[in-house]
Amino acid sequence: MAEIKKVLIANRGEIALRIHRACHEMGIKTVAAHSTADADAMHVRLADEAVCIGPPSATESYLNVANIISAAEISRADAIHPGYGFLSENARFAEIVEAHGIIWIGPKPEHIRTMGDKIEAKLTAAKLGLPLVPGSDGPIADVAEAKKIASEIGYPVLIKAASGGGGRGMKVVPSEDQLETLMGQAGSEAAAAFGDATVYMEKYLGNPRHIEFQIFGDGKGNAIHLGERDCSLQRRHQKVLEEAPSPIISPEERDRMGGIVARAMADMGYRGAGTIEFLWEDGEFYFIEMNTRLQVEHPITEAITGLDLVREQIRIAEGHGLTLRQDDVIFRGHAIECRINAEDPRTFAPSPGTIKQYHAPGGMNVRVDSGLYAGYRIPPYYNSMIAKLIVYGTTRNGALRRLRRALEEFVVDGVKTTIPLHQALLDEPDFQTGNYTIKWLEEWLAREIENDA
Ligand code: MV4
Repeated sequence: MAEIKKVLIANRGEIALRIHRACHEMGIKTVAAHSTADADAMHVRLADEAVCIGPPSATESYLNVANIISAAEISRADAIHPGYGFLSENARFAEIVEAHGIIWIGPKPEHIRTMGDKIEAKLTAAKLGLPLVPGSDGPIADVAEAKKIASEIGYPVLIKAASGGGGRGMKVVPSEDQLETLMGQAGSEAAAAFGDATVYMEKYLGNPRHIEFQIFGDGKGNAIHLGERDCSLQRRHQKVLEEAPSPIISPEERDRMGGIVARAMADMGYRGAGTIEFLWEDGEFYFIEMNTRLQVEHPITEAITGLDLVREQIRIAEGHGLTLRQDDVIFRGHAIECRINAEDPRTFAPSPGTIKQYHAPGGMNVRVDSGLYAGYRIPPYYNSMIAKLIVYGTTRNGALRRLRRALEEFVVDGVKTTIPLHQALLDEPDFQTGNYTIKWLEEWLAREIENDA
């Protein structure tokens, strides 16, 4: 059992602040490892120490392994929290951290590596008893093999990159005559984007929902699930709004699927926080990927379970067991998160700049995770998410009413934001009833543009 006294936060923005807050509530000191562009960030101001790890470009700072390790050694941090994105799912980085005698607040490197390879991830998931989308059992070697598998599972099929993620390098193949061409394209796009041309095949699900289960493992054969999140509202593979629980999953279904997922994670000896992603169609779950990190949308799970997920991660990294057993996890109420980006709400063009006025909503069951303040200059070098608004209500309708009220209160002046987009979304009957799939948001946005013209 190792006691963590000082954590180096190898990230920026709202998640760096989120990690800092959990640390200080646990009596743990923080070191903000930041780029020159983030010297004025809120989490840097609040951290006990700050170390500059490089220039604005992420490759030279937040992805700079040598500088981050040096910062941890100089500041005598005994652990590193990677947040999400950047180095959070880099197995080699996790190994290097551990090789330096620094505690890695994250999963075992071998599990990060396995789940980073989408084919390995599927083979592992299958062995652990998770339901998969019908498809190739591994890489597809040539067009002949592809044709054989596709005729077995039936068209349309989807070609995916083994090293992919975020939808890059995916091709829908409607019929056999287009298989050769599209498979070739998928392979070259994958090679260009990931340096790996390996592709695999799945049955194409036409209109699913994206439902993901939050899990925690202690690394010693115990694991629990914290229910699901519905993340179907996405634009260009970027989540826009997430909710927990999913409007279409019953408590019985949650217990059943959650039980399968938790058992799988226990069996693999998983350590730390993880998310198992499924596509859901016509009452069936199909595993697609696993994320071996804390996710942006974790606060909605915190809201319905009352657990602090970052605290849980830190305790696991220290070698403590899980705070709760499955029977002690109680799901209560409904939570919704809006991702607020500094973007034009119609074109989604980034809108960096200086915040002139800032007022965050508050009141009962309203949470804002953001490093914004009046006078802050949003740097143009990183992603455009500037705040997360999380509301909780006893019922879904109650959460929707609270969300409307909180969005009305939110003032962010000086840059364009996606707040008006969320307000428009709240007026949509399909959203109000929870009647949406992964295609709904983009189709709605296309209709909105039509109506404007
Ligand atoms: C799919 C699919 C349909 N059928 N797999 C997109 C990113 C990657 N994580 C998996 N993705 C998809 N895989 C099969 N067999 C549709 C998508 C997909 C998607 C999934 C989740 C959320 C939004 C999406 C938007 C477009 C496509």
